[in-house]
Amino acid sequence: MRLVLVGPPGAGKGTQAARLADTYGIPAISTGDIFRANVKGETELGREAQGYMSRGALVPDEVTNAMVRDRLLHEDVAAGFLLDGYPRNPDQAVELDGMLADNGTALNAVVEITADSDEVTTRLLKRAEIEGRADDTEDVIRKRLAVYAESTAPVTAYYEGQGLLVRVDGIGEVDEVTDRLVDALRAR
Ligand code: B4P
Repeated sequence: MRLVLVGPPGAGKGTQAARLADTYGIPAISTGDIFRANVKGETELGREAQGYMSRGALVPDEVTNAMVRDRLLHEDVAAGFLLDGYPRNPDQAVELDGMLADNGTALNAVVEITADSDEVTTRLLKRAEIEGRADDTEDVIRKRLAVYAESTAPVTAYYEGQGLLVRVDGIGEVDEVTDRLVDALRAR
């Protein structure tokens, strides 16, 4: 099972990625989590990514693509993987196709979790109270939503053209959304 999860910030990608990874016994690979771990560890990659993340911009493609290319060479992805938050623009999607072709594989499905701007803003502001993430402030959330609409939304059209896209409603209880995702993937 080789999957990609896309959706606006706050749609529930990270939340659902952990559950799907469990269900299918594959690793969930979140570019956001890898960047945050590097920021916390004060690595060179972390220092490079930090400024972009804290203002809600995408980290430059050459940095992100190299990081994912390296991650997809690890042994644990042999039986499959779930990419959460990558690709985030059409150039990254083309790059991913190339990486997979080099490894002699391809994606099985791309799942888009949908949720409207009001709902995701409410969720992220709530998370800010709990986790205090630097990019969960109202201004930065607005910027992240704008980046999503401009750069990431076209990624879904790219995969729709390849016949890989599955759309799932992300509004509702977390368990309910997980059930919808598993049903939608089973139906494919
Ligand atoms: P991410 O870490 O991917 O952050 P995100 O889009 O906000 O999603 P996240 O997974 O954290 O939140 P979720 O929707 O699960 O990216 C952060 C930054 O990293 C980017 O802005 C960018 O700078 C950089 N980056 C990452 N990938 C990149 C790439 N490919 N290229 C360039 N830059 C990249 O959950 C949000 C909240 O909603 C949680 O609190 C959760 O508890 C809650 N929630 C989830 N499901 C819910 C439900 N059904 N009901 C109610 N609440 C729910």
